[in-house]
This record gives sequence, structure tokens and C-alpha cells, in this order.
Amino acid sequence: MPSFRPRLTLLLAAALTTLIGCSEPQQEKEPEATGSNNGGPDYPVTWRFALEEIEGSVQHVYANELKERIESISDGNIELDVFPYGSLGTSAQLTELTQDGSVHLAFASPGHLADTIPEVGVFTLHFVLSDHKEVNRDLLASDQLLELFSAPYAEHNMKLLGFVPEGWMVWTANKPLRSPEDFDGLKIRTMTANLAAEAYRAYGADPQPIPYSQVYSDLQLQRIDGQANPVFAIEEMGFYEVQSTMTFARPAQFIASVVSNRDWYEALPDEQQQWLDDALTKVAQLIYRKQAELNESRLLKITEDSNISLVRLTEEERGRFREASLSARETYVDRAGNRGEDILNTMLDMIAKREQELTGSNSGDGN
Ligand code: 6CS
Repeated sequence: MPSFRPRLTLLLAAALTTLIGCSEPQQEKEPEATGSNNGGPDYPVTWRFALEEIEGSVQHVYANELKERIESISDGNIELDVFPYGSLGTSAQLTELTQDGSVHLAFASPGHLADTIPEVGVFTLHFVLSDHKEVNRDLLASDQLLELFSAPYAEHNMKLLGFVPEGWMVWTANKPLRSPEDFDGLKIRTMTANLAAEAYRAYGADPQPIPYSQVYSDLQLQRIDGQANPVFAIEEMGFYEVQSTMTFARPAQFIASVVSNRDWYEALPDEQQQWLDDALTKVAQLIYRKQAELNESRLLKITEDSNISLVRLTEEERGRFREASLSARETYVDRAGNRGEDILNTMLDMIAKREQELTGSNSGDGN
């Protein structure tokens, strides 16, 4: 559906002009919409939740599930207004809107957020996560992981509420990408944070940081050669229409974080905080399965709608990428400092231990 792309860009521009002004500096806003007054909460109250993805996406499924649960748990006292991508702004702008209290809840993907919080750049590194889906699922759901990141988010006036896995990153281009040499000079689109480019610089590519809404047209006009995203996104954003090949290398999962404005969260009356925490816990339990189903059904749709080639790398081919990817870890540690290094090492330890517990080895099932 190519006609949607220019519309998204125009909508973004219009919404941003209205919401945050063209060039004026951001004003810190008082967090509101807790519904509190001197006599207690004045219900119903509305919370605004901004997404980095369009309707039908993993983030949209997540938001709808959260909406259903929060409205039910609170007996209708909380109403959740969901803003899919295209209605408010780019990922970086959504983070600003969360920090200044214009939206209460938002998704913030590490590939965009790492310019603000370098520590989250760990999720843009390749071959850190396990090949075992259970290991990754447990890691991302663990309180220990949330704890590691809670201070870096808090320092930027955000409360980290959870990590959401959205599926393996798949490379698209007009050729198969079987070895690091295939990336030599390749203009691959990356998310906008500097650190997001490093993983591809390690393969010799020429990374091009570009906002999500611009990727389709840049591929179509051949201003870039390729991009990386989970299957569901490649389908719904139409990238498969303008690329010849999808390469499955399982270098990293697309991980998003769910955040709120920190002052707003801390000022919530106890019962509202409890409702939110309960609803988040419930959604976290089902989103892993939902994203896996969505990625599977969208791959079917892509293959039905197009003649795109699917290339799955062998373990030997993946091994060459793994080796080439390691230099990006040094750049990550340079930028994210001691705390970043500690996060990377703790994650690697947690993964190795869980792999041992599950299988007695470090080999994966590829899911
Ligand atoms: O590639 C991106 O920029 C986007 N990809 C996904 C799957 N979600 C949001 C993010 O901004």
C-alpha cells in the first residue's frame, strides 16, 4: 500500500507543528491527568500512550491489550488513549513528549533512544542474545534486567516499565547478505541513534540513520540499499515491495522499552499505580506469544503477495558475522562507560547461566 507512506510523513509534520511547535524549545510541563484533587481522584481520567508503530503492529497489539486490561482492572476509572505512529511524531520526538509530560506512556526503542541513554545501545549489538527463545524471554522479563536499566532511564525523567521483544531483525536488500563482505559499502538504513550504526559499521557497511517513516521512500528511490526490521514491520511498512531479498541471520531481536514520565508515575495515587502495574504484568505474559504469531502470519502474507527471496544463513555463515560483530562491543563500552560495560557483562552472564540450566549447553533452537 505505497499511498500510505507520504500520508504518514505529512501527518507527522502536521501533528508535530500542533503539539510541540516547529522550533521552540520544549517547556517542562507539570505532570497531569492523575485525576487527583484535594478530595481524592476525580474519575474517569485519561492516560495518553504513544506508539512508534502503526495500527496492526506489535506495539499496537500491546497497547490494545493494555487498554483492555487497565480499563477493566480500574472498572472504567482509567481510559487509555492510544496514539499509533503517524499521529504524534518520530521515535525521538515521542521520547521528548514523554519527558515533558505531554504523553504519559510511550514506547522507546533502543535504536533511537541510545543517543539519550547510551546504556540501552546494548540492544543494538549483534549476537548478544541467545538462540533459545526461552532464554531471551526470561531475560527480558526479569526484574534483574529492569533493575540494571532503571537508573539510566530515571536520570532522563523516564520510568522504565518493561522490555518488549518484537522478533528477530531480518535484513532486506536487493541481494543476499551471506557474509560481512556483502555489507562492504552497503548503504543500510539504521535507527537514528549513533550506536545503532556501529553494528553495521563493524561489517564494513555505510550505515544511514533515518526515521522509520522515511525508510520506504528511500528504498524506493534507491537512496539506500537495505534495512533491518522484524518480519511484521517489513510487511506492514511495505519494505518487501521495494526489496528483492530477505536474509535471516538472527543477529539481534528488536527490543522496545515501555516507559512513562517519571514524575507522573511517582505522583500517581497508589491505586492507579497498582492498576497500571497489574495491567503491565498481565500484558507482559502474553505479548511474547502474540509477537511470534504476528511475525509468522506476516511472513506468510509477504510470500503470498510477492516473489521476494528468503535466504536463511547457516550456522557457519552466522559464525562469521558473530566474529565480525565483536568490535562494536568496544565502541558500545566507550560510549556507555562503566555502567554500560557492567550491563553488557551481566546480560552475557545471565544468558550463559540460563542456557546452561535449560540445556546443559550453549547451543540454540533458532527460534
Ligand atoms: O525501524 C524502526 O525505526 C522501527 N521499527 C520497529 C519495528 N518499531 C519502531 C521503530 O521505530
